[in-house]
Order: sequence, then C-alpha cells, then structure tokens
Amino acid sequence: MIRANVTNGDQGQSRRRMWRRRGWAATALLAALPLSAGTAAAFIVQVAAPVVKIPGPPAVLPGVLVGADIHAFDERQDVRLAAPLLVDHQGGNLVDSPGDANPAWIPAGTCVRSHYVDYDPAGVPGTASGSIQFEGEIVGVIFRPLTLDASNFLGAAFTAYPPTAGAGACLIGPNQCGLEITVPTQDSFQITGDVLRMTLVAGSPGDRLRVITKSCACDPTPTP
Ligand SMILES: [Ca+2]
Repeated sequence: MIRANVTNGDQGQSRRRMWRRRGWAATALLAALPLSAGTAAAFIVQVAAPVVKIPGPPAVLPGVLVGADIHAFDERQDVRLAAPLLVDHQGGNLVDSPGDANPAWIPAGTCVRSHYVDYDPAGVPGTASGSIQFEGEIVGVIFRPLTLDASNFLGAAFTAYPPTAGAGACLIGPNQCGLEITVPTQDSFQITGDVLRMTLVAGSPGDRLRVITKSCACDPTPTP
C-alpha cells in the first residue's frame, strides 16, 4: 500500500483515464492470448503481465513475496461454504472510490473456489495494472483487512497468511494489507464475468486481495 500523493481532482480524473486505458489495454492483451485449459489444480486459466501465476507460496507476509509483478495463485478449490461468506464487492461496475464497492454475502451451501493476489513492491512505490481470467464466474472480491482475515480459511494449505491484515506486520504507518479504495483514486478493479482487471498502487506492506469464483465441482450435499 502507499499513501495518496495526488491532491486535486484534475489529477484524479487524469489517473482515472489512465486506468481505463491501461485496463482496457490489459483486457485486449488477455483476449489476444491463447486460452490454456483448466486442470483440477489450476483454475487461474490465464493472466496478462505483469500478473504472474505461481503455485501456492510459503508465505504472503509483507516483504516475503516481493517484486514488480502481481502474484496470483489458486487457494482452496471446490469448497461448499458451511456459513455465509462476506465479500467486499459483487458486480460489474468499476470500483475506484468507496461508494463503488457493493458488499454482499455469498450464501451458505454455495460451491466456490478461492484465489489470492499479492502485489508487494517491498517499499519501492509502484503501480501495476493487469488482468486475470478464471475458469469460473467471479462471485466476489475481498479486499479489506477484516474480511481478508475472516476468509483465510479458504487459504492455500501450505501458505502462511498475515494473522491480521490490519495490524502487526501489516500496519506500516497509515498503510495496511488490503486495497485502498479511496478518493483520490489509488487502487481500482473491475469484474467482467470471469475476468478481473486491476490497477494496484503500493509501497509497503503491499496490496492483497482474494477472489471468489463459482464452482460446480463440490461433493453432493449429504442427504439426511
Ligand atoms: Ca494499494
């Protein structure tokens, strides 16, 4: 994460236009890439640079998975939710200011797959725009510290997550793990079906979000 260094509306508008150009350019690139087939262990089916798909890493703690790339990996797959899951946004609108986010509950019993995105330039302020295509429809994005914490049960089996995304190692100055959806605009994203486009602005401790997609591959619900 990084604090806003843009201080007036003109610059905000300029950045918004830049985001749209970069975002659509990334989507065009994504559309031009050949689709790779999904497998039982890979439901991130396609990425556009600077997004890099990786296996579940040992940790996503601040300062561990660092670099100029946006790292993305699959977490738990084909999980039938035992309780409703709160996500910070559902819907296809551009999210680049606080009023754009549309929190919602994914109902208990829904079969989902989980994916994690980590952009940690390790204290070197940076901006990265990229896209990810998933095998299934995106049903929610989680980007606030409390909701990230509450959804860590969907995390990859051998990955260490920050115990609290809004404190401890995740609290550096005014910054926390998660996204800054603010005015003037910092981070922004948009869901289009099974594609997530994003622009992340970060320094330290970096940005993290979780993407929930729909699955049809859960074990059947036991009948009484
Ligand atoms: Ca950020």
